[in-house]
Amino acid sequence: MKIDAIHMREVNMPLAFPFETSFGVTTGRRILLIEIEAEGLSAWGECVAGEHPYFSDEMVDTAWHITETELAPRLLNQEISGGRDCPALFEQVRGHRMAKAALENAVWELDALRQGIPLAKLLGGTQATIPCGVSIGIQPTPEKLMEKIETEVAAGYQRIKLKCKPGWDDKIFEMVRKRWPDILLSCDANSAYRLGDAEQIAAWDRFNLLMIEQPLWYDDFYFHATLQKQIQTKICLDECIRNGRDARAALELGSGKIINVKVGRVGGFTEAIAVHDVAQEFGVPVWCGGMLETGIGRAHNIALSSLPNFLLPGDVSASKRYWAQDIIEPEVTVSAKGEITVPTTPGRGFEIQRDRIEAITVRWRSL
Ligand code: OSB
Ligand code: MG
Repeated sequence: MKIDAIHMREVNMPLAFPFETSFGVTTGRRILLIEIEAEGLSAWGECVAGEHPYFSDEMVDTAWHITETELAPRLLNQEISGGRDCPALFEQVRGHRMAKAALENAVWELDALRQGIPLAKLLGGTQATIPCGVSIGIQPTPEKLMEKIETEVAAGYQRIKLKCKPGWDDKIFEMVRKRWPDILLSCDANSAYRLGDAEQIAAWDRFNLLMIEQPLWYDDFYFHATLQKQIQTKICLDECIRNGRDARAALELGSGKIINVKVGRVGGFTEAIAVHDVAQEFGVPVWCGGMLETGIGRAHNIALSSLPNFLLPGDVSASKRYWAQDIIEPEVTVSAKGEITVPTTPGRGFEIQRDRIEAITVRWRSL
């Protein structure tokens, strides 16, 4: 296929609820969306770079710049066979994986459309439904957190993940476990701890957490191995895994026992599949992380989550937990059993709501 046009847009969407992590509060999203055209078809990609370079070194403005000046020109007018050709096209540009992923994922989506098959199938998906969990941000009060958990457990979500940081940890876990001794519970520190906290973290073993996500430095998986040796609870790696090679090195080192796969963090579906495959080889389960995506990124996460080694509930949840109005139709819904059905129609399996996107677009550029 030849890529005939690439359209960039930034949309601004207020979040239905503020989301607080150890690095700050998000109340609304600025999101770079990509639309590509080829063979008379149109497909979309979502860039998961945040408003600030706090989760990773990328942010929406760097992604915009790199896409416009470096990445889109390398893809435009190229004759390619599919998304797997993108990493080589972008290879000269170091880093900027979230920007690369938005373009590559749009190519995968277009390829699925032109073959008339679901994106999930093109990626190698085998599961018809995916188990869903939720990520619950740091709340203004412990009472508010308890209310949130109550709501999500009642909605059927299969795993509750609590964002944590020093001061919002032991006491909170204690409270939650007292009320819900048996739910599948995990925590995500987003790098808020250091090796000096190992003793404190080891004491969390008593809470029977499914995992502790990225407790130490965002760019480290060496010292995570040191920590993993001192605790029973499994470490799950998020921020530090940039590609399949990192995954292999981390698993050889024993840095963690679970991996969170985020397609944006690793640069696109090709590398996300590579991480999935490495983990599978090590007998390590993966799950699909979330980055407060709109329906476009969410649909892509659903397709990815259908691969066979996605064995734990992911952070892929219903549109209404994030948005008053999503930009796809129908919006993503979760069953009372806490599952999302993987679409079986060609491409992403959800329609783009163009009028809605037009209404919230604040800048655009066509190449
Ligand atoms: O670490 O998983 C993370 C959101 C923004 C940045 C980092 C993370 C998150 C989440 C949100 O946990 C998960 C979701 O989209 O529901
Ligand atoms: Mg995380």
